Parts: sequence; structure tokens; C-alpha cells
Amino acid sequence: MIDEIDITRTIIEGYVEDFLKNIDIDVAIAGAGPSGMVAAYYLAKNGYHVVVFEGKLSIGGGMLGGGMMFSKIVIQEEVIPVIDEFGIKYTKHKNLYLLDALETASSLCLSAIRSGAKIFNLITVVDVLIRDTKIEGLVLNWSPIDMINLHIDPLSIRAKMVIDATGHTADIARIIEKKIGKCLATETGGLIGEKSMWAEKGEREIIGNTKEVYPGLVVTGMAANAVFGSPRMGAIFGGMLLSGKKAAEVVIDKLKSAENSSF
Ligand code: 48H
Repeated sequence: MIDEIDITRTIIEGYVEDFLKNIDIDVAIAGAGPSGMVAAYYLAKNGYHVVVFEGKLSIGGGMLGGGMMFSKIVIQEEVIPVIDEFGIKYTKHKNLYLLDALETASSLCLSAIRSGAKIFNLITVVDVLIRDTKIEGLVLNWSPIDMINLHIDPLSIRAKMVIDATGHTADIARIIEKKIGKCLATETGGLIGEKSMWAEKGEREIIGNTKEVYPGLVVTGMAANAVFGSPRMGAIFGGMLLSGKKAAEVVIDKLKSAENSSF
């Protein structure tokens, strides 16, 4: 016999048990778009305790819509080794490679989870924990609460490093600028804002923009270009994937040097 109360108990106990395992971690990532999921994959693969908080019901961010709802994306030649690591299929068209947007997003998600990353959906990052001058965690609320603006206080998680993978809005860097002032590692100290479309330049600059922008906070993906004032690039996603990989490398370097300096 299937008892509905057993279904309720199993789901709630399982979720709470999972959540409690993930409130004091190495790396917290805001956003399960392509850059966030790639960063999560490489961090988990290297043995770090990494959790992604995604505000929406779906994972994949802007990748799911492809270019103007044609659910295909393109990447460049140098991204093929990353695509091969995730086992995603592609076809070649002149100097571009064409991928199915849904296959790509779901492969990134499955690989991240299977390598040990945890992804929570429907949770929005609404604020950050700051101690002295370092980000030390995230403040979270259920997305529907945030969307309809109910007056319900959030809860927090602690993380040694945070990655802002929130895309065009660069929510985490924006929160820091709003609450602390012009303290970001940009030319102005503030969030400069994304520029109009220029695929070549946007893709070229995104890797350099993927770095620590405030102590404990690394920006990746479209958030990196928004923070440092680089162009958008449309439905070419190579830069997002390489940026996610670079974000993982930057975070691993930071965590290793923090471990070494504590000896
Ligand atoms: C929790 C949040 C919050 C929050 C946002 O937009 P994304 O796909 O981000 P990237 O940078 O990995 O990829 C960008 C790409 O999709 C894109 O938009 C491109 C290439 N645009 C070019 C162009 O010209 O337009 O994903 C970000 C994710 C989304 O799923 C959001 O729901 C989520 O982050 N998110 N999650 N708390 N505060 N803010």
C-alpha cells in the first residue's frame, strides 16, 4: 500500500537532511546557468564541497532559449575539449560548432551533480554575509517569497568562497556595491555595466574578467562582463563555459593559498 503520509515524510526529511549537509561549505555559487554549472563541475571534481543556489524552477539560465528561442547554441573550436569532457554532441559549420541547447544544459547539470556538486533550485540569493572586508556566505530565501515580496526573513549559509554566476544582472556584485559602496576591483570601484553586442570582443574579454572582484567573491559568465563593462555576445556560449572553468581554477588557487597560509 502506498501511504501519502510516507511520501510527505520521505520528501521533507530527505530535503532537510540534504540542506543541513550544505550550510557550511567550501564554495557557494549563485546561479545555475552554464557558467555556474561548469564551475560547480570542476570544483566538485577537484574534491571541493560546492553548492549552487538557483532562483528559478529550471536550471540552464539563458542557455535553454538558445538564440531568440531557436534552441541551438554555438561554440568555438577552442571549447571542444570542454564539450568533450561533458560528452555533448556537436556539428561543425565553418569556424563554429552547433550544439543542442537542451542537451548542453542538461549535460552540464547532470555532470555537475554526478561529480558531487549539489544544486538547489527555487532559492534566491537575496543578500551576503560580510565579515570585516570579506564575503563569507549567502543569505537565501525561497524564490516565490522574494517574487511576491512577502515580509519573511531569510536564512544564511557559510562559504569560504562565493561565485557570482547570476548572468546579466550580476546580483551578488550588485548587492555588495549597494551595501558597501564602490569597493569592487573595477576601474571605478563600481559595477560598470554590460556593453552592446560585439561577439568577438565579449568572448575575448570574458576570461580576463573572470576573477576575484571583492575578497571572497569571484565573478563568472555574463556577470563578469557586466561587472567589468565588456560587451554581450549573443548566443555563442564558448566564453560562458571557459569562464566557468576559469572561475573554478581561480577559486581553487584562493582556497589552496588560504590553506597554506593557515599552517
Ligand atoms: C539565485 C539567480 C539569482 C539570484 C540570477 O543568465 P545565465 O545563463 O548566466 P551565465 O552567465 O552562466 O550565462 C549567460 C548566458 O546565458 C547569456 O545570457 C548570454 C550568453 N547572453 C549573451 C547576450 O547577448 O544576451 O544564468 C544565470 C542564472 C539564471 O538561471 C538565474 O535564474 C540565476 O542565475 N540567478 N539565482 N539567486 N539572486 N540571480
